[in-house]
Amino acid sequence: MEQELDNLRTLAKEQLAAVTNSNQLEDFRIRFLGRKGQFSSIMKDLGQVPKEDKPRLGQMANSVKKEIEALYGEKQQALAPVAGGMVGDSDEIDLTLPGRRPQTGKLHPVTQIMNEVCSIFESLGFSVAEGPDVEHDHYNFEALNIPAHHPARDMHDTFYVSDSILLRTHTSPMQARIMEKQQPPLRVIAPGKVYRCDSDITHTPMFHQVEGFLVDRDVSFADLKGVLTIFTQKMFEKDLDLRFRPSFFPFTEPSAEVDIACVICDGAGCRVCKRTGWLEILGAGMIDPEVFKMVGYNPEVYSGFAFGLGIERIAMLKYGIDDIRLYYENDLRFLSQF
Ligand code: 2NL
Repeated sequence: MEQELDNLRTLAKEQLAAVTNSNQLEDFRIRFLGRKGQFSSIMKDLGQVPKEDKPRLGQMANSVKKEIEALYGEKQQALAPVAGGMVGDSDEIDLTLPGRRPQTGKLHPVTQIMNEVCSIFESLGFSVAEGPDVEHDHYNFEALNIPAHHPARDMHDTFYVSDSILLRTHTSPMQARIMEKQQPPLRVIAPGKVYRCDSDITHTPMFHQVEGFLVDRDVSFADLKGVLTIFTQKMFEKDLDLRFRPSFFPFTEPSAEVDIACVICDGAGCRVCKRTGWLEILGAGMIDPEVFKMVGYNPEVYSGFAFGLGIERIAMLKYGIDDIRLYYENDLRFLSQF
């Protein structure tokens, strides 16, 4: 009996060492540890041994069984990654299963439009300047001809950090910084995030703008019209009509709100343009001489134009989206369409 148990242990060790996959391991389990396996048949013989030998042989049988079980457990662990299909044996991997396609990321639609707007203006000779989101009241308002208590401040729904520090409400503070440091001729756009305390289907508290300006001798409103016509036609890939409506901005005079013929109905009138045939896409004007004086330019020598446009709005018009909040809910079913 002792000899039999010893032989069984040696045999089990040898055979287990030769096991290389989980099918073989299962065979091994049935042959050695199963109900009709070799170990069970030895245990049956234990009934026939003399009474005085029983405790000793019983103990020995138990320890041999435990040993084989432990080795079996180790082998099972060692083979686990193979069963998962990572290594080795082709009978463990179902080659007919479809592959898993890795998800590819893409740029957010707002970023895509932002890049497009910037590259159109770059093709017209504008350079790109970026500045801080947290600004001094001076650059956001004062230098742009919006002094304290000016009614235009109310329109901006400003987030204040302190009395004199705020989240910029437009990107033109950057333009003021540039004009302070550099002399004309200048052609610059400033893209970036802006912040206003406002939220509904057409407003989010953070949105993106591109503002631009051009300063030189003898710049006229016709130059502004020319630049904006080229921009809108490239942006919407169409020979669009433009319409300039008189408006007011503290930093430009004269000022205009600029409409394009509705890209959905070509001006015939539809739900998107509210039956007017026109879509407002930007604000613009000739830079106010007061702004020039503030940055130290002589308004008798220089003139210039400036404009500002909202990126989310352009993206909504280009893609026919009616709720601006969709851009910021991070639902990939929405975002992956662009
Ligand atoms: C709008 C109107 C505008 C500017 C922004 C600007 C002004 C100066 C220098 C540089 Cl003085 N940039 N920006 C000028 C006119 C209009 O925006 O409705 N934007 C969405």
